[in-house]
Amino acid sequence: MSSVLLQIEKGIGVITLNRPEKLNAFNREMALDLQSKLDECASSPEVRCLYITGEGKGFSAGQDLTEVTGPEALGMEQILSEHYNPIVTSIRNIPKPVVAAVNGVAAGAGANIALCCDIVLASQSASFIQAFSKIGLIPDSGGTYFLPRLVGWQRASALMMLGEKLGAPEALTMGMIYKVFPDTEFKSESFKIALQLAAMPTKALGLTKHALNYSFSNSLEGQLLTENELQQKAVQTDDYREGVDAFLKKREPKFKGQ
Ligand code: T3D
Repeated sequence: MSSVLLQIEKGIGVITLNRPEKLNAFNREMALDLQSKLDECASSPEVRCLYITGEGKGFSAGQDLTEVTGPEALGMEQILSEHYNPIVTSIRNIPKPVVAAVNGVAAGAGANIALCCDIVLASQSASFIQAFSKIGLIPDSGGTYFLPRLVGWQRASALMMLGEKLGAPEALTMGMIYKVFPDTEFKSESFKIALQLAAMPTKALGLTKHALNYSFSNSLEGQLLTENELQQKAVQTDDYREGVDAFLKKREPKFKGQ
């Protein structure tokens, strides 16, 4: 059985991290597998939204710590430059919405991969841990970039230094994630959001994501120019024409992602 599963259904690329006996901790195989599944979703015209979740009771416990010791151990440089950095870069660059459906504990790189997604949803019993400080590491996988932007400097700093487990409801209150659903309804409710995204104007969502990628590093002038440039692309899509036509005719739009 593959360590990452991909199923394409109803316009959604459902990616399932699949090492449940290890709380979906990342070994090299799983990290490379996730990259190839992300690439497949990026290039498939059938996929208009990605939905990443974990098999079993966890989302991901981060780096598989059994792989970092012993004579065969992978070096940190290799782990970051070949595993996590390409995953985070890919999630940010795929011009389609990526939903993290955090079904259980998300720790270390597992937490930060979730937090780099466009919309983070969690089940009531899910939790987030910046586990790095507990083993003498600094947060990686984009954690020092995304977390302060999501929750502010002070909270990010405390979460990273103390390495405390944060329950999904508290993560929601902090603005770290978008929504929390009861455990029993989590799969269906989180999937509904993915379905909604998959039926939307995909190109415009991809361009929105592109604009957001620059929003914290650009000046106002720079960002206005970026918006102008990207809006010129949005306006040329079939979905834009469909959206306006549907509005004027008072009917529901049928977006095709083109
Ligand atoms: O060199 C590098 O490390 C570079 C990479 C950096 C990126 C990182 O992600 S660093 C951070 C790595 N992750 C962690 O430090 C988290 C370690 N795990 C935990 O702290 C806890 O397992 C959790 C808080 C995530 C969950 O706790 P709990 O009580 O729900 O579950 P558990 O019993 O601890 O774990 C269940 C099993 O999964 C257990 O195996 P067993 O005893 O049943 O055979 C446990 O050993 C295994 N497991 C959990 N996390 C990992 C893991 N095995 C390998 N690596 C893990 N990260």
